Amino acid sequence: MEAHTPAATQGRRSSARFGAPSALRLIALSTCILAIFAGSPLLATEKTPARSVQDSDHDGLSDALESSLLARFSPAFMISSTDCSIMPAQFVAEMSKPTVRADDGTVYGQAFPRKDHPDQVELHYYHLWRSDCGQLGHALDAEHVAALIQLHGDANAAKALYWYAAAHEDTICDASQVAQAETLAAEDRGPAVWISNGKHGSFFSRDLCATGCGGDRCQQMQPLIVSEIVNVGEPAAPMQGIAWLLSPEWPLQQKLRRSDFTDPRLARADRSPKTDIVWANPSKRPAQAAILGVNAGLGGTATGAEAADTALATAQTDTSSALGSAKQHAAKALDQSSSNVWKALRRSAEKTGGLLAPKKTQP
Ligand SMILES: [Ca+2]
Repeated sequence: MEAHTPAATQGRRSSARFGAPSALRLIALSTCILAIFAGSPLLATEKTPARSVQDSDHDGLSDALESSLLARFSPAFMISSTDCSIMPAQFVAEMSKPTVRADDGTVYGQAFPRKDHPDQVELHYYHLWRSDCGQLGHALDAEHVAALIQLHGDANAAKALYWYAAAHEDTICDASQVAQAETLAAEDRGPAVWISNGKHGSFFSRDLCATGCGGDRCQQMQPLIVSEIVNVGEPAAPMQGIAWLLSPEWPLQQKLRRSDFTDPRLARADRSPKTDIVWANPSKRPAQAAILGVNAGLGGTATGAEAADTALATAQTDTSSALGSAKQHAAKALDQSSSNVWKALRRSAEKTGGLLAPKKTQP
């Protein structure tokens, strides 16, 4: 009997070794049978949208995809260390009137499908400030940068096609720019963006900042450390419980509702050499030139009509030799005349009933 004990023990061990998998197989088989005979409740569960495909703002893009794209293409913002509004602010979500919680480097993001282009997504990065404390300043300041993204299946394969930097939108001083992503070396990541001191216009180069509208300065610049990118959702479906999204206190609503990548604008960017950053609204430039009294300077390249459509010819770095002495001269001329520029613009605004000031969205 004792001779059998090891074998018996071995048998028990074997039984213990193989018992668990056998039990699992049995459970799996039972589960399958139950699923078949119970009207496939497991399949019904699989059809229910999972947490990973949640679409809180109902625009057809999952929260996860929006979040991934916003993180991947976040621009490298440069801000002035002497900005009197310090840095982009975080606003109290529950307050319908925009109320600063902290000047802490929060960036607010938005992602939505491009109309009639289901494989493309537009990203907006809003840098929202306590105040515009430059010339003709005012409380609250809503500025942004945008990207047009081509999806290639998922966020990791996505590529930026174009970038847009807003500067004094909807004013006679509009100096917004558009560029092919390749021009900015920003197909797989966000570009460098210079934010002017106090006015908070966004520019794709430091030199462009100086040609904004006479009041823009990009001096004593330092990288913005972004504390968080907060997805605001869509105007009809704000996320994070944000109550100030449609506030009439600032012109944010119109920036949320419109595309920055119109077909004519993209066509102009496509026609330009790949080294060029172009004005988004070149029709505004002659009016600015008239006010500034420096026809040559506004083109950025100081070559007259040829430059009317081009903000700046650039290369991969901001210190490229493409930035000729002519442009530096133009920027210097604007710099010297800037104080008078804003006085002239103030008079213009008074005469024309707010030609300069951004129009507030009506509630
Ligand atoms: Ca969205």
